[in-house]
Formats: sequence, structure tokens, C-alpha cells
Amino acid sequence: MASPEHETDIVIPDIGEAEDVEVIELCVAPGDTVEVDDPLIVIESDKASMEVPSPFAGTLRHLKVVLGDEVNAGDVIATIATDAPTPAADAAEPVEDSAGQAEEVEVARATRTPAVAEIPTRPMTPPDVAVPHTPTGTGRVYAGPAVRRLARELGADLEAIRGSGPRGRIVKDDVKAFVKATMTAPAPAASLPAVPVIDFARFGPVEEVPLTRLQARGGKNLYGSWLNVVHVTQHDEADVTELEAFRKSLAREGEERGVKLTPLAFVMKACAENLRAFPRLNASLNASADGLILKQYHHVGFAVDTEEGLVVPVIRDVDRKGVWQLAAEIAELSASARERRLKPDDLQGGCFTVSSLGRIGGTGFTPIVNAPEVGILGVGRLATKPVWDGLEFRPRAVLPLALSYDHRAINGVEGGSFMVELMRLLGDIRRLVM
Ligand code: CAO
Repeated sequence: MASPEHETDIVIPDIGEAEDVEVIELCVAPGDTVEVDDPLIVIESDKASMEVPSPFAGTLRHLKVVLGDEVNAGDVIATIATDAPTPAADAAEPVEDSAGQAEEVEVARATRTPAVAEIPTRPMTPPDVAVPHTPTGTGRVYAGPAVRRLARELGADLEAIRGSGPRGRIVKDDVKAFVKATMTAPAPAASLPAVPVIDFARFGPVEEVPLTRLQARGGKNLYGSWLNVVHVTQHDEADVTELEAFRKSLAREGEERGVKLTPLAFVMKACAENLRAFPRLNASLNASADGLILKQYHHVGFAVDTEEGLVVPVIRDVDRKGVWQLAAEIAELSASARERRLKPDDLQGGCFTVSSLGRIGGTGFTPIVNAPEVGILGVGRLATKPVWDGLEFRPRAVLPLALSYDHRAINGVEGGSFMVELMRLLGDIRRLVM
């Protein structure tokens, strides 16, 4: 017979005088199997970063915090299901020594509310050492304190290291191998020229404002992409006259459904369909950049502008979803992003990104590839323009599009063909169901 499951709440332990400490990394997700001492989350006060390790082995049932949450001692962060009663659970129920009371204990075990386990945190980094994060800000880096210390000492970026341990956990050998590979790699032709440091106050009053954590992290990732990806951007204009007429005709139905249908949902759908036809744009370069990892799924991210900075939630299986559903998911994920409710899963697994500045304006821009993806589509503002149809100029609704891609993975013909086909799909959306 299967042994009964015991659920235990994990709380933030005594963290000294620190208050409202920020959750900067989620190391696990619901459903994960955790071992004793596996890190659950990483928190960061003004003074230090700390791992909150699991005191028990078991299955993570609920993670009750999200990135950016502020926590205090005693706050419940997770619930873990264990096969055996945990010490905390036992402690909560002192076992009686008389035979008559033993039965009561069994009943209490079966019906009790979850026990609470308090565990020590593990200090990690001083505040001036950034904890690495992934390009989309999910911060899911699996590494223990000793490995992090080693990486810090060697100046290795954990985010760039592929873990060979269970569930991708980074072990010391991974750090050493990474450093060795870096040391033996051919030196760059020239170091980057520094930007001059200027005291602007000499020319007039100035004010310095800090970047948010998200902006700083995003900047670092954009810089990495800018330096690593061989960018090419291709511009075109899609004739979306029919699409727009169709979209507007659905306004009333949208109100009834409670879904706002913007051009973005159609663009995302068309991109996903097109990615099926151009699998090399639905790919990532492998670690040594000598092979392409073609993905058999079509998850598309879209850039959301929030007060804290840019985030890129990902919609799964866009090719298999209808436009109404996509519009609803875009609205839901954008709201979650702006209210900082996104879960780590919402930010992972993207194959391609769409960045729409349509509601702001602009006839075109050069989006930066969200590496390690190889393609990104920038969407400008719709405009009505006179278009020559061979006999006369006609007013047409045109949508400016800009496709940036990594020229190491995609050649110009592929990029150009992708754009031409995308124009055809948006020009006649009946093709989306073909
Ligand atoms: N041309 C003209 N109008 C457009 C348009 C376009 N290409 N795209 C959207 N619009 C209109 C919508 O139809 C809507 O109009 P109404 O209010 O009259 O109905 C309005 O603009 C607002 O749309 P929205 O922004 O609420 O919805 P969306 O689906 O177009 O976009 C989201 C959602 C989350 C992508 C957007 O809000 C956002 O954050 N965009 C910024 C992305 C960004 O920062 N990219 C740059 C990254 S690189 O630094």
C-alpha cells in the first residue's frame, strides 16, 4: 500500500534585521523532486543574497512566491509533500507514550493542517555581485553555494554555463570546464574601446536615477546579444487591408467574449505558421555554434513594456491555437507582466519573439534578437498609404515589419523568404487555415 503523503509548509527563517527581502531566483517549480538541501529560492537583502534550501526530500507541491516578491521571516514560500512525517511535523505533534493516546495521534496525522518547517538560509553573494539570470529574467540557475563561490572567484558567468548535474544543476567541474574553454578560446581581435567618462554636471544640472533590477539585467542580456549575434535586419510592409477589415468586423464579438483583438494576435499566429515552414528560424545555435537545434514546438514570446522594464512572456504552441485564444493569452500575460505575477514557466521556452511598438508609432526599428533564439519580428504602426495596383493608387492599410536574425544561423535568402511568406500570410489570412 502506498505510504500516506505529508505536506509541510516551508517558511522563511530568521533573517536578522532584514525586512521585505526580495526573491531574486526561483530554483524549483511545482512538481519538481527535491532532495534535502536543494535550493528552493534565492533571496537578496541590502547586504547579501541567501539560498533557502529544502530541509526535506520530497515533491514540491506549491511555490508560493514569484520573482520580485518581498518576503519576511515566517512567510510561507513553498509546500513540500514527503513520504514520511517530517521532523517539524513530528515536533508539532508530540507523540504520547500511553497506548490509548497513540490512536489519537494517528487520527491527528491524517487530518492535520500542513506542518511548518523553518530552515536556515545559506548566505551566497555580497550585494555587489550580481546573481546571473537568463535573458528573459527567469533567473533559473541551478548551482549550490560552493559552486557559486567558485564561479565568483574565477569570474565565470553561471548563466553562460550548461549544468551537467541532475536537472541541469551546475557542478564545480562545469565551472572549471567553462573557464578552461574560455581561456583556450582564440582571443578577440581587439578589446572594446571604452566610452569616455564625463562629468556632465560641468555643463548644467543633472540627476542620476538608478536602473531597476529588470532594466539592468535586461541591458546586460541585450548587450550580450548585440555582441554575440551577427544581426541582419530586413524591412518590409504587409498589406493588411483585408485583415484589418476582418479584425474590425469582429469588434462586437470581441466585446461579447471580453477579448480585445489587436493586430498582434494575427501577427503571432502568422509567425508561428511561418516558423513551421521555415524550421531554421525556429531554432537555436548549439553551444559551439557549429550546429542548429531545430525545435519541434512553436512557442512564441512577445515583448511587454512594464514600469520595471521589458519582459518577454511566452505563449506555448501558437501554431495550434486560434486567434481568439491568442488574443486572450496576450492580454492575460501582459496584465500578469505589469502586475509582476508572471511565473518562471511563462518566461521560458520561447523559439521566436515578436516586439510590437504598433500602439506607440514609428515606421520601423531594428529589434535585437532575443538570444539564443535566432529571429525576432518588430512590428511598427499601421498606416493607410497609397499603393499602386498597376492601374491606379489605392488606399491600403500597411503594417511595417522588421525581421532581425542571426546571420550565423540564417542566410539572407532564408530571411528574405520568411519575410515574403509572412507578407503573403498577413495579406490573405485565409492562408492561415490552409
Ligand atoms: N498599429 C496601429 N495600432 C496598433 C498596432 C499597430 N501595429 N498594434 C496595436 N495597435 C492598437 C491596438 O489595436 C489598440 O487600439 P485600440 O485601443 O484603439 O483598440 C492599441 O493600439 C493598444 O494596443 P495594446 O498595446 O493594448 O495591445 P497589443 O496587443 O497591440 O500589444 C503589448 C500588447 C503587451 C505587446 C503592448 O502593450 C506592449 O507592451 N508593447 C511594447 C513592446 C515593446 O516595448 N517593444 C520594444 C522592445 S525593444 O525595446
